[in-house]
Amino acid sequence: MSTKSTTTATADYGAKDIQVLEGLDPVRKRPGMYIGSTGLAGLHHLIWEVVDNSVDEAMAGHCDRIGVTLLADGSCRVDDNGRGIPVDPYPSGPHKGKSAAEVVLTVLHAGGKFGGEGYKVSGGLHGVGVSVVNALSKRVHLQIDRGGKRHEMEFVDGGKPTGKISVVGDTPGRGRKNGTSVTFLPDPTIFASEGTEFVARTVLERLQTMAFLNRGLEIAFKDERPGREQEVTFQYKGGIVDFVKHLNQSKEALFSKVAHYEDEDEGQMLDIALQWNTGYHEGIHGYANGISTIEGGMHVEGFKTALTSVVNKYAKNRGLLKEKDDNLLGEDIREGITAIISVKLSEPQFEGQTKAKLGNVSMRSFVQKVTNERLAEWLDENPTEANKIVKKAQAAAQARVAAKNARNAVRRKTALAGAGMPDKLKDCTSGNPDESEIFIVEGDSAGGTALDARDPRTQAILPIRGKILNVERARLDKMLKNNEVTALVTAIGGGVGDEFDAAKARYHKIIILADADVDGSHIRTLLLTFFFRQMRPLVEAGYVYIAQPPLYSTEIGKEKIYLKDDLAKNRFLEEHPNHKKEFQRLKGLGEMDWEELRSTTMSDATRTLLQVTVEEAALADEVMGVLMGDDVESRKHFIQTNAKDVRFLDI
Ligand code: 0RA
Repeated sequence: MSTKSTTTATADYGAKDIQVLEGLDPVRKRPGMYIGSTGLAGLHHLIWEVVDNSVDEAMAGHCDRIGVTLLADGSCRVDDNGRGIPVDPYPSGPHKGKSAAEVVLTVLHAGGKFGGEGYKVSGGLHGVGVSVVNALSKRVHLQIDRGGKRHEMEFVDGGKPTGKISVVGDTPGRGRKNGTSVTFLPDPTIFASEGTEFVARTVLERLQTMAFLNRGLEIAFKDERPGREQEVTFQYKGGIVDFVKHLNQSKEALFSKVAHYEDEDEGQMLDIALQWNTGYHEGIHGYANGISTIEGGMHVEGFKTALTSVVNKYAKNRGLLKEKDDNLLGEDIREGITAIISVKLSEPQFEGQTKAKLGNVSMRSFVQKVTNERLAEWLDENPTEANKIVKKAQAAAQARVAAKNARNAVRRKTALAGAGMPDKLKDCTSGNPDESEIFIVEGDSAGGTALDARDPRTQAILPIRGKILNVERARLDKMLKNNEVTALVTAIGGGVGDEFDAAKARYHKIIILADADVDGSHIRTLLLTFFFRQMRPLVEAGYVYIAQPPLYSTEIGKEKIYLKDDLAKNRFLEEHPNHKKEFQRLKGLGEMDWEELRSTTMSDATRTLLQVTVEEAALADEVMGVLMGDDVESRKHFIQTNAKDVRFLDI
């Protein structure tokens, strides 16, 4: 810390200095207050906290390279080529005699960052600083290259210095490079629940995002843990423009240009990039001080408001939209958008359920104002692209109206014909959704067997034929023209799309019953994708299941035995070491008679069902996107990289 801040500390000695006297104890008493949790998320938060300090140094223009290394002994090192934390001792005040570096590592800096000028922006969810990392570590090694000298200091057991900071020699190499390196070993007694093992994937993802958000900054990751060695370096000359291109890589861009603008005003900064793809989904990603704001917030609101207004104004001015026409809706304009809204501000307020929503109201007007000006300019300068955006929004608006009409038609049909159920549905007699189940069965012949096997009081059967349509590429209105889809929607009974209401579902178990082969796997993925996109509350409520028909059969004497999967087969072999009979691999549901299907797969008393989680449905959706989307390269890449993964093998 500079001499300047030393004077300040003396001048307003007060409440914040009382914390100094308490040291780091509060952090060890209530770690969750400082790092969110003591699980894996909290463990990784230690890394983010240290990296954020180096990123701040980079943002102030003093550093262009950050290294993050996972060492063999379980510790993590973060180093940078910044100015180095100041090492000179405080001449007076509460920290008299201590080096600035020692203070940085042992004093709780509630809220803000420790620096003086150039440290206006504080990163980190809690913005608590590196002293918290020290408090929660078994050991911290600090190395500072500054003023031509290399300095070192060590802390143990939650931040206790083992001595004063000392000069260990000259900085190596010529050119007197400066920099800071912090190596910490997380305290296993703090992270007892989920352990102290860092997850490379988690670290890589975060570092890549940081590299995208800080244009030009080189972030080098190295895993030195035995058996997991790898090195990855991220550096993006285009910053968030590269981020947008990266996100649109597996999609078909509507045009190749990426709109980009930056601005700064009274300590607030924004950096925004956007592009559209030919898909139908809205991908607006907000960040505040490098933190992902998945719940959105003021920056995203300001952007959306301005985007809607700018595109409508452009369309009206150019006569693409007539005076008498209705305005394009925000959701129509945002269809297929990929945008990064990265803002920086000195006192971010994180709100919402998961503290991932930016609450600072001033950010809304700032982003809105700048977007109104700069995006309007961009559209004027890029009429070809602007026209495509308007055309796409108009198509989206038409599709929205068509989808609504189609939805209403389906609903009317349901209301008019009383039950109005599709012919193919063999409904159950119970009217109580709690005890009612619907089996969605692939193929008519398997449907017949299932019909014989069911309990007609509580089990309904809906056979669907072969492939329904590709839900990834079809809009809702087109989907609702497909008989298999309307039958599904009508049978389930809660509507479809945005208006889907799980409380109106006629069954509380929607069970997908498909073969264990390639076609079965495909139809399962299609159905999960459909549920995920068009009936998500159904998945969230835990109403969607996958039936588990057995994979193997064998015989003991005259008795036929069914085994669910390889695990069950191996267990069986352990229990029956003398079993000599062959195992049949059951290819299709059609190979079982109704009694077999009932006992192995359908009867509540003997079956096992797999409940589908939102994560699994999302995964199916992602798989579908890659497999069915337009980008052949991504599809090839996906199949190659996941070829070993059994989950994807049969798709
Ligand atoms: C306070 C003042 C100065 C630098 C830093 C802190 C600093 C902190 C960290 C943490 C990780 N890397 C860092 N690099 C620098 C600037 C002092 C000066 O004027 O030289």
